[in-house]
Amino acid sequence: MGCLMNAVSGVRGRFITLEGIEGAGKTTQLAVVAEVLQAAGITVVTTREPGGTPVAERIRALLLDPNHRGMAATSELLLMFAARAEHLVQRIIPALSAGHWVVCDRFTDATYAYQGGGRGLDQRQIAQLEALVQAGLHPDLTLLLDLPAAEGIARARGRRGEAASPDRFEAETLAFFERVRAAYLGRAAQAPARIRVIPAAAPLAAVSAAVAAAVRDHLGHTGSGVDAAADHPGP
Ligand code: T5A
Repeated sequence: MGCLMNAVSGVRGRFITLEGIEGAGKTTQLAVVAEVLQAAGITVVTTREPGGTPVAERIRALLLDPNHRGMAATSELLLMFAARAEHLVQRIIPALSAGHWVVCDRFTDATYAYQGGGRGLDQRQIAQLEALVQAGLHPDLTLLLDLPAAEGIARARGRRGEAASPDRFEAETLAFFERVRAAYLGRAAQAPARIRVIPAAAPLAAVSAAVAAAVRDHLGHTGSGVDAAADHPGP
């Protein structure tokens, strides 16, 4: 634990996360975020949760496997944080410590939304695990891509193809995803400075423009635009 605290205190890069329900466009918009940062001369590491390291990707496979539909909600929560602990130690913290910016497809807001909002687990228990695993490290900016649950599910289904079977989360009910969306919006209301809500039902070009504007705005606020790229040098 002491080691993780020390590692976190050496962090110099910035940490940006993308959040939203299934099919909101996170994976698509991750590329837009990376492009804006790279154009400002910043070295970017893109990654995802659950996953991002060999061990965490194996945990992801367990979590998404539709054969594990009966998994206990608490097991699911602990697996999410086990994958996150591995991801932080092996990948995120080393990258941030090297001065790179990390852009991650989902992080702990997803745990509050899915395991808290969706599964109904106690938010205080999630907060305890968050404190244990993250040792005070939190995203600097979170882009919440928001759209009605039914629309997100339809998009995810379209991308997957009607014939392919859904993963363990995609197989959840519309009511589940509506709770997830509400939990995300609740978190955004509590942390408006960090979480920027981007309306994601709009056409792709409009969503991409809003995402790019939010990232440029963040660069402006942190003084990390083109001129400040030297503060965040690559290797
Ligand atoms: N999970 C994760 C938890 O329960 N707790 C946690 O703590 C964490 C970290 C895996 C699952 O894990 C759960 C949540 C998830 O169920 P995932 O791999 O991120 O997480 O899974 P998905 O959210 O299912 O990823 P998707 O790929 O479905 O969604 P995306 O990335 O939001 O959407 P994307 O970019 O792939 O786009 C989907 C489709 O929509 C189109 C795209 O072209 C694509 O076909 N699209 C648009 N179409 C029209 N207009 C737009 N504006 C569009 N934007 C994208």
